[in-house]
Amino acid sequence: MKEDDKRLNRRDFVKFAGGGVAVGAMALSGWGITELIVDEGPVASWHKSVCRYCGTGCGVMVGKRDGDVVRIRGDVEAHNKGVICIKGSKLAELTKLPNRLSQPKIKKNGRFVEVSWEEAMQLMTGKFQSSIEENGPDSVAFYGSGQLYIEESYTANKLFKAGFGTNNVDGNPRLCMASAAVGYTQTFGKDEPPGAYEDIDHADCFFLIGSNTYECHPPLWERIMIRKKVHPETKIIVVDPRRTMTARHADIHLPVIPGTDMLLLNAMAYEFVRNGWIDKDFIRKHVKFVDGKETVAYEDFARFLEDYAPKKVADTLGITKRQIEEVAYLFANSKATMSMWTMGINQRSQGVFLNNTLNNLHLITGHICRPGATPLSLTGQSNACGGVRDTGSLSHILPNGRLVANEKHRREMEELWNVPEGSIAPNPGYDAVNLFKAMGDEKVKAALIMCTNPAQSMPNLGEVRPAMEKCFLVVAEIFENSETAQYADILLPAALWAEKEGVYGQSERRYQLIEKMIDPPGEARSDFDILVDFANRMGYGDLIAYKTPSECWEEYRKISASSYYNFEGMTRERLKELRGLQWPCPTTDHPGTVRRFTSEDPFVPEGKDVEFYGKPDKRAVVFLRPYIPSNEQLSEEAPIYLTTGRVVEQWHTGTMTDKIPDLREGSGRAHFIMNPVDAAMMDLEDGDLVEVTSQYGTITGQLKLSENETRGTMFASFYDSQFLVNLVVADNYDPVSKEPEYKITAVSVKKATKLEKL
Ligand SMILES: Nc1nc2c(c(=O)[nH]1)N[C@H]1C(S)=C(S)[C@@H](COP(=O)(O)OP(=O)(O)OC[C@H]3O[C@@H](n4cnc5c(=O)[nH]c(N)nc54)[C@H](O)[C@@H]3O)O[C@H]1N2
Ligand SMILES: Nc1nc2c(c(=O)[nH]1)N[C@H]1C(S)=C(S)[C@@H](COP(=O)(O)OP(=O)(O)OC[C@H]3O[C@@H](n4cnc5c(=O)[nH]c(N)nc54)[C@H](O)[C@@H]3O)O[C@H]1N2
Ligand code: SF4
Ligand SMILES: [Mo]
Repeated sequence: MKEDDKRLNRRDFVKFAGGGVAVGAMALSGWGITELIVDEGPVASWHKSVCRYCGTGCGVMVGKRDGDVVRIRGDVEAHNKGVICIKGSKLAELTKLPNRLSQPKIKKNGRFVEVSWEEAMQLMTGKFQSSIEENGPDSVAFYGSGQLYIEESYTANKLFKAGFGTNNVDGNPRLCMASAAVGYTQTFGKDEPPGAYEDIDHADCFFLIGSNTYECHPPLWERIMIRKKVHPETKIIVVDPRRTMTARHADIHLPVIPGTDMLLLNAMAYEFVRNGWIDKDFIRKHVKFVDGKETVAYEDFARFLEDYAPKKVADTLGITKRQIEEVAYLFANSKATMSMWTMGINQRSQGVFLNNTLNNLHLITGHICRPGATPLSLTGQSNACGGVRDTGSLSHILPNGRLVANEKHRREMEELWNVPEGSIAPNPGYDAVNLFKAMGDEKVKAALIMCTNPAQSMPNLGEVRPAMEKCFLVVAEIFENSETAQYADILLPAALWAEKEGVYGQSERRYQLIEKMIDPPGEARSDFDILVDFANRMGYGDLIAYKTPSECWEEYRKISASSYYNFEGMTRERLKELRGLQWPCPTTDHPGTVRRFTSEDPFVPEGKDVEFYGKPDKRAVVFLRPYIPSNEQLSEEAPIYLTTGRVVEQWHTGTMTDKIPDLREGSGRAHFIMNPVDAAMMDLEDGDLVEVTSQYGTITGQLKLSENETRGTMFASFYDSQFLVNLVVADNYDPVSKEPEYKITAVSVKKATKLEKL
């Protein structure tokens, strides 16, 4: 049996064995990624919540009994219509995992000792104060997460930027969504997508590029499958170097060589132009062409595309001219085409250009601002959109679409936050990769890390981990044994998901409230409470005057009213009652906006069907973006591309999922997967221990073989702390979004004799 087939069988087993639940609806997509749990079991009461993990943002119902979370099921009232994936279905087990951190700890002589909150917070405050006094505000930093609640990221951002006066606020969305955020901002003038999941129910062509939707956004994949089932003429196109489960279910799979997609997207545009598959009326009314600096004519765009004729680029892409032409035809000539993409596009040194170019394809064909026709970047983490992009909690942005580098935007925020002019520094802070470099250079001397595990998730760990040792680190964690916790000087015990309250905002601008349902263990506190306490101790009690997430929401909701993100109409009461609301949502009677920039959007003037109001001239931009090859090129020494990503059962660094037996068994230990022909040419066999080396580092792991890996590319996932693949992964990044290119590292592979100690 092939490796992947074995995995699927195990998953089926997991599904049926899991917690004795009955499966109410068989999934269309084969292995039952989705479960409608109908067995009420021992549940005493059901409560509305949101899954903790991914950007799909599934509504879940939490079953409680005797003060414990005992069951989880999908909420049929929510956008996911009751469908959840295997990780979501195990949330009850998450709340019962051992090794929870329940008391603050301080590292003394290399060992952690338990201390009181008072002692931990005093030490933390002292370190931050002395660092700021001696070395200025840019010597401290916050490194946060797209899994913190909106109120938490908002508070950290406000405290550091408006209080301390440093823009050193960044987080893991930099590793994930930064390219999409910059892409939207450049194209439409504002971040966040025009369309929504509902468009899946109207599209008749899906263009999925660099997204393993089947494993990473299963309920959305299920929704695509339902669309296809009801309308069998619907076409699914998947562009991915690997024959993923998503690719295997597609009508057309283009296994492009990693790093070459820009050639494909421009070649598709070439075909649109050559064949006249463009929407001239839409272009005339709503679009302009820009070559990176200047506005240019449509003819310049057409001329630019000539270098990308399918016959010129097919070989470099590793596919045929005919395949490109076919995909271009289907994309342009459908009734409604919907593109979805994730890390295969964002985690690329051309991530922003790729995002621009994907938006281009929709703008020139008019496949936008209509039901089913839209570009929709799928979000990684549960709250990367609401919590980090929308609150402006990255080092170059400010709340609700404002930029640090823009003086007017800084002034607006200073007024809204009621701080003196000049409080917000004009220079963007460090982005993730450079933040850890700055720790290594001892420029950043004290940092607070919350809800993320960079000692495992950052690229080029061989450089990042020693750098972390040089910085005074305060780490707020739920577990005492995460890789990052080991580097902490102070460990703060954090409350998890259902142990605290806050708002999550997922991919489609939908904000949903999570209410507190159970108490955290021991003395653990919510990240929100930790931040408010820290602000007070640092002397910013006036700035962070609110005391509860709900009061914080009141402030932020009102602040949003002065922006195009306006969600003033989303009161806490409405969020409690409803299954989330999509912004813009300016008034308490507003139903929320499914499709932005269309007549249903409150910012589009009456009588207009479409307006790209994010741009001063109301025109979205089609960019002329050239292909620039990755720094990582294959050579005799490094003949294979290592690409990294996810498997359905595991969440990121595995701290939460790898401890749950069904999930751990489902995925197995992390390993390398390679095509059998590549392996044979290197004299390697299934099950061999191999040493994989890049110019960044070496790791040893087990090799498994699968026909589903394309020749020349091998895959590994990063959930296993005993298999730190990021020691090998390159830290090249996009020059504008600064998002690292996790997807492309040139490596050599040879048989290893023994497992290297990590
Ligand atoms: N099960 C699970 N689901 C998750 C997560 C998780 O940890 N586990 N995490 C969430 C988060 S934060 C994120 S960011 C998303 C990520 O969701 P995805 O981006 O869908 O997942 P990845 O596995 O990172 O990468 C997607 C695909 O990109 C392909 N790829 C690699 N290089 C290239 C290239 O050059 N071109 C193209 N076109 N494709 C390429 C890979 O082969 C891979 O199949 O998933 C979210 N959902
Ligand atoms: N090789 C490779 N590496 C990658 C990627 C890739 O595709 N390939 N993808 C990148 C991407 S897109 C992402 S988003 C990152 C994700 O990388 P990380 O954010 O580092 O990974 P997580 O495992 O999600 O880390 C969350 C941490 O927070 C802890 N935690 C959970 N809940 C709470 C809470 O409520 N409060 C606090 N304080 N802590 C909590 C968890 O135990 C865990 O240690 O990984 C990146 N790294
Ligand atoms: S798809 Fe994402 S949000 Fe939905 S249940 Fe799975 S992990 Fe949770
Ligand atoms: Mo992500």
